[in-house]
Amino acid sequence: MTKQEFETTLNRLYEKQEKHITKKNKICDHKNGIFNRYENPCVTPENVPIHWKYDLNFKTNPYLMERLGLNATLNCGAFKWKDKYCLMVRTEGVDRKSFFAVAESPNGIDNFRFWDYPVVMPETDRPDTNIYDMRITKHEDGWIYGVFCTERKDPNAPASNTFLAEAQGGIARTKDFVKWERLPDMKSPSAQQRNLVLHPEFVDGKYAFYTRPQDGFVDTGKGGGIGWGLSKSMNPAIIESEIIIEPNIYHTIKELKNGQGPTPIKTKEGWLHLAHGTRNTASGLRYVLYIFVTSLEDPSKVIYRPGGHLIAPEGDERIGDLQGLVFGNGWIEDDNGDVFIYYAACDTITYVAKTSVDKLLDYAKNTPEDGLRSAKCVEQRIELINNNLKILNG
Ligand code: M1P
Repeated sequence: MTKQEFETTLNRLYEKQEKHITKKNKICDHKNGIFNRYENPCVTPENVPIHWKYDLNFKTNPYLMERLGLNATLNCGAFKWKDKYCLMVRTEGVDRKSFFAVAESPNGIDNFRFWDYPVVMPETDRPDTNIYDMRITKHEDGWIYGVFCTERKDPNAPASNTFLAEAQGGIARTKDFVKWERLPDMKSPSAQQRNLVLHPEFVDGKYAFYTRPQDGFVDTGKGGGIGWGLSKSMNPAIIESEIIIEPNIYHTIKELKNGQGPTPIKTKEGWLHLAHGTRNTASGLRYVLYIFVTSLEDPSKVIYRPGGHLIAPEGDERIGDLQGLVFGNGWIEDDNGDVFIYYAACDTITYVAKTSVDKLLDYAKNTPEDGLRSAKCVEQRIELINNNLKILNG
C-alpha cells in the first residue's frame, strides 16, 4: 500500500463508520402492543472507534490491518448520565476476552459513540481471566455499583483440562463511571455465581442481592433459579443464606436456567424485573427475556408472573456467534416513564426495544401465569375467546 492508498482507505473506513453510527434507527410497527423493536442494532463492533482496533501509523502498519480486532458488543448494562443514554458495553476482542466500555447516545436508540477509553477495572489479588455482563445499580448509599461476572480457570481442574472454569460475582463502585474501586468478590453458600444484581435499596438495613447459585460453570445443578440474599456490607459482600425466589420450572421458558437481568425498576405497584430464561432444544440452548414483578414491601416476593416470554430472537437477531438467544442486563427508565430495553442477540450485537412502565405493569398484571399444562392453557384461551365473542357479537 502506498501512503496515499493508506490514507484513502483510512478515510473510507471513517466515512463508513460515521454512516453506521449516524444511521437513524426507526421504530418498528405495533406488533404485540407490549413493546416495539427498532429496526437496526444500536451497538455493534462497528461503533467502536477505529483507533481502538487499527494501528494508524503507516510505518508500522503499511497494510492498514486491524491489530486488535473486536468480535462482539453485547450484554450491556445501561444508565442515564448527564442526560445521555449510556451503555456499559461488554466489548469482546477477537481473543475472546471481554472488557467494559461506555457508549453514549443522545436519544437511546442510535448515534452511540464510545467514551475516550475503555474502563480500567482494577483486579483483585486473584486476577480475572474474563469479566462481563455488568449490572449498574445506583444505590441509596450514594455509590454507583457495577456488579459483573468474573471468570477464572477452575483452580481444581486437572492439568489435562484447559476449559474448566469458575464464575463468581465481581463488584466495583464508582462516582463517575471512569474511576472504579474494586471490592472483594461476593461470597455466598453457592459454589459459583453468575447474573448477580444488587438491589438499589437497603432491605432490613442490609444490602440485598439477586443471585443465581450454580454448582458448575455452565450447569446450575441444584441451584434452582434466581436467588435472594442479604449482606451486612459491600466491603466485603457476604451472603450467609440464599433463598430461591424465582425458580426454574419444567416445560416453561425457564426450564433449564434463568437469571436476573438489570436492576429492577421501582414502580407504584411493585419492583419490575427483566430476566432471561433458558431451555434446552435440539439446536442448543434457547434464551428468551421475560418479566416478573416483586412486592414493594418485600422485594423477594413475586406478585406477578406473566406466562411466556417477552422477547425472543427474531429475524436477523437469530444470526450471530451463537444461535437462538437474546440476553438483557440493561434498561433505562426515562423521566416520562418510557423504558428502553437493551438486549443482545446471539451473544454478538445489541438491539433496543421501547416500552413503558405502564405497559409493562399492565402486561404483568393481565397476562395469565403459565398454566403449566396444555389443558390449563386451552382453558385460558377459551376464556379469552368467549369474552371476545361477547364483544364481537354485540
Ligand atoms: O451464552 C448465553 C449467556 O450465557 C450466560 O448466561 P447464563 O449463565 O444464564 O447461562 C452468560 O455467560 C451470558 O454472558 C451469555 O450471554
